[in-house]
Amino acid sequence: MALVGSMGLHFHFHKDAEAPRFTKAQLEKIFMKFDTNGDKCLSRAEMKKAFDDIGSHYPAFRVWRALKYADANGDGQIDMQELDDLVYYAHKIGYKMK
Ligand SMILES: [Ca+2]
Ligand SMILES: [Ca+2]
Repeated sequence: MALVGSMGLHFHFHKDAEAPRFTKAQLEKIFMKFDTNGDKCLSRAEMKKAFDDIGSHYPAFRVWRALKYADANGDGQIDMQELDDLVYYAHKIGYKMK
């Protein structure tokens, strides 16, 4: 599992067709890892880093879409109640492991 050291780096030695997708459990773990201030909420900045880490080419755009999808109370952050929807959204896109 190559989650460490992937910030800003893209490795191209994998074959897309064979790369396994992240599971929901893995995505949930990754998102929580990026709650860097530990307040059990994911801010835009934290989400952006998470999407960058899982291989999004447009993390800022993805955060905007993810908030539209999962931010039920509209405060611009994803809390623990909203995390399931965020994970569902990210899983639907089908990011592959690097
Ligand atoms: Ca946070
Ligand atoms: Ca929210």
